[in-house]
Amino acid sequence: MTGSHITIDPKLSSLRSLFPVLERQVHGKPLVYLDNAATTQKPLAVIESLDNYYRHYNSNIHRGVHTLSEEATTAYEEARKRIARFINAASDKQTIFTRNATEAINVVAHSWGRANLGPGDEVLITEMEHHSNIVPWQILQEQLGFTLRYVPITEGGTLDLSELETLLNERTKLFAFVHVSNALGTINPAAELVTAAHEVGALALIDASQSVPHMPVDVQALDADFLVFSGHKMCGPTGIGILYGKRELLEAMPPFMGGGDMIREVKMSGSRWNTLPYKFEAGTPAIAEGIGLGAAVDFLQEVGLDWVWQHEHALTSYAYERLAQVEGLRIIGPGPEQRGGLVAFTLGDIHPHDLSAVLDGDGIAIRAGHHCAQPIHDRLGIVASARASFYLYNTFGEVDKLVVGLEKAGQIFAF
Ligand code: C6P
Repeated sequence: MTGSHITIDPKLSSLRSLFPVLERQVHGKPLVYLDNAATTQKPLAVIESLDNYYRHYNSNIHRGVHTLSEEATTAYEEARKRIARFINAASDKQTIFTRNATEAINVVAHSWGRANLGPGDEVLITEMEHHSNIVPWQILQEQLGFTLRYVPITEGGTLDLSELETLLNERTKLFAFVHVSNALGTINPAAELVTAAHEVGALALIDASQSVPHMPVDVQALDADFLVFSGHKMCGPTGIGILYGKRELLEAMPPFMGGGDMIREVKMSGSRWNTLPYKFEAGTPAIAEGIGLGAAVDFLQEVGLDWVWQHEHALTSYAYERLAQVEGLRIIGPGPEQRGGLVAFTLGDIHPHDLSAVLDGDGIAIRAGHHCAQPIHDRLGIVASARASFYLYNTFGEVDKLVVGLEKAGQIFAF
């Protein structure tokens, strides 16, 4: 099967026309953007929502009693409500705006973690975490003296759950795991892992950075205690992300950062905190970006997350099959049935940076390196990998171009 045998879905071609950057050329070739796990492109609806805010009602929020401030406050809070509905949060008070997924995990670590973890306690993560779900716990571990444990992975790049019953025990206070791995593509059985955590009385934090943009995610169905994601990986602007938390947990947690907006009252003798979600949103927030993330969510809902998921699954299966035929190419991670919309690989002994540079010459953007997931690369005995990651606007023809580019790289470096 090659791209030329596949009819282009009319929905796909009209969707592509909504992303201005997809019209550009790189080194004289049409851009083939396959670095969507790093960040996605933005549709006109999002670009225009930012432009509209700055042109027509730029103002600080929750402060002014003038028209512009009221308009900005309404737009920001309406966006929050739509984002809460998008993940099926019971209330918009439970969706806290952060800068990104990384900051959201750090809020949990430094607020909930400091209040609840100490010597004798355990935090369980996995070998396939992004650094943002490893390093905050390592920093805290040094200060608080709890034990950090890792669920290992199998040779096939899935979680090895055979020891889970031992790893999760009465000392475990939190199980924090990635829903879809950015390095392996593996989709983890999130609901099952949350249930296992709850059975030993631990909380569960889901890093949904690579799932919320690509598939329907329902925080209540998952029974997640905390769930985090970034706006820029789902057609939204950079500088905005979400921390979802169960209400009783968020209510009980102390603030992470102090400053304006997160307080109810400040006296020289002390302060009282604002209600949720503002208790965790100190200082002037990323207003345009919050509104822009609301526009991104509207856009994704219009496209339909089920369609996005099916389209990416078809693309990934096709890419898996075609890439496997490239001489010397080794795909990392599980087969297409257990994988989200990305494929990471090595090609002979060509350094992934060299591969990426050759592909860039043909206008093809992939990511090369350790993808902020060094432990997984150590575990697999490689220093780096190349990664093609897909989104709703990618085509089968683009996968074909990737394969041609890789074959060309193979010839250039003649390993
Ligand atoms: N992964 C990638 O190219 P931030 O940087 O906070 O928006 O997202 C962090 C993050 C957390 N978890 C997972 C699973 C992720 O994939 C990422 C970001 C990008 O794979 C940039 S390193």
